[in-house]
Amino acid sequence: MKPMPRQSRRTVVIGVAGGYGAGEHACQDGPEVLRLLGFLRELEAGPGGVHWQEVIHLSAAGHAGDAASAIAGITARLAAAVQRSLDDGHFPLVIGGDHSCAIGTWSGVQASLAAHAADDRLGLIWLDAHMDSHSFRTSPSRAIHGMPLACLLGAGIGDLRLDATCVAAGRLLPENVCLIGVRSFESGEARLLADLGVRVYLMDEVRARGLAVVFREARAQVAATSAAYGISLDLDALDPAEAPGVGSPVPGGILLDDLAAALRSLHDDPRLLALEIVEYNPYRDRQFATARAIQALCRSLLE
Ligand SMILES: [Mn+2]
Repeated sequence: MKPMPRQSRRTVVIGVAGGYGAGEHACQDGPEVLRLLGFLRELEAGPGGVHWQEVIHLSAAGHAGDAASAIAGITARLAAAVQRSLDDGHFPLVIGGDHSCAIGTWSGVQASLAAHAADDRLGLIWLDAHMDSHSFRTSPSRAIHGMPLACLLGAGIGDLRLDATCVAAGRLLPENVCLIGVRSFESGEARLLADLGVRVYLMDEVRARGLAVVFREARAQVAATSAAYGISLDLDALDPAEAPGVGSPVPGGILLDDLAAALRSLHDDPRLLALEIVEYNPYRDRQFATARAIQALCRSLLE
C-alpha cells in the first residue's frame, strides 16, 4: 500500500450497529442517529468528500444467541469492509457501536497491510477512559467491549472465534501501542499491559504534561517501528461534561479542544491509515453535545 496523502483519499464511513459488547446495548443506535441526523453531512462536500458506505447490522444468521457469536459475526463483516476500503485507496472512518468493533476494524487494517505492504506492522493509539484489556478470565463483567485491545495484542480473551480473528490478521506488537486518557481500570488488565510493556498514559500524566506533548510522544512511538498507524477513539476518553453521550462515562477526561488540536496535527500524515470512533450512546447525549463533538473531531482531522 503506497502512502497517499489523506486529501487524495476519499473518506468512507462504515457504521457498526453493535451493542452486544456492553451490558447495555444502547450504543448500537449511535451510527444510525449520526447518519440520519446528518452530523457528517457538511464534511461530505469538503475536499476528498466523506461517503457513508453502510451501517453494519447484526444479521439473524450471524447471531446464535450469545454476545460472543453476535460480535464474531459483526467482526468478520467489518474486517472485510475495512480491508476493502483500504484496498480501494480510501480512508476508513469506522463509527461504533461499542468498542468490541475494534477487533474487526484493526484486523481489517492489518489484513490489508499484510496483503499490500512490505512492512505489515501496525501502530495504534488507543484513546480511552478504560484499558479494554481484559479476558474472560479477568473481567468481572465479562463484557467484550472491555477486551478488544487484549484480543488485538494476541493475549487471548478466551473466545476462539474472536481470538482466531486477531491471530489470522496478525497481531499488534506491544511497543506499537499507546493508551491515552485512562482513569478507570481493574488489576487483571493493568497487569497484562504492564507484563507486555504497553505504554499507558494515565489521565494524571495527560493533565500534568498536556495532551499535545503526550500525543506527540505517543505518535512518535507507535510510528517508530511501523509503516502505518491508526487511532481508536473511545468517546469516553473525553470529559463527560463535554461528551455525556457515551456508554460508560468517567469524570475527569480529555478536553474536546485539546483532542481536536491533536487530531488536526495528523491532518497531513499519510501514515495514518484509519480512524475509529466508538461508544456513542445517543440516549445519554444532551442537546447533541456528543454528536457535535464527533463532528468537530472529524472536521479537525479531515478538513
Ligand atoms: Mn473502550
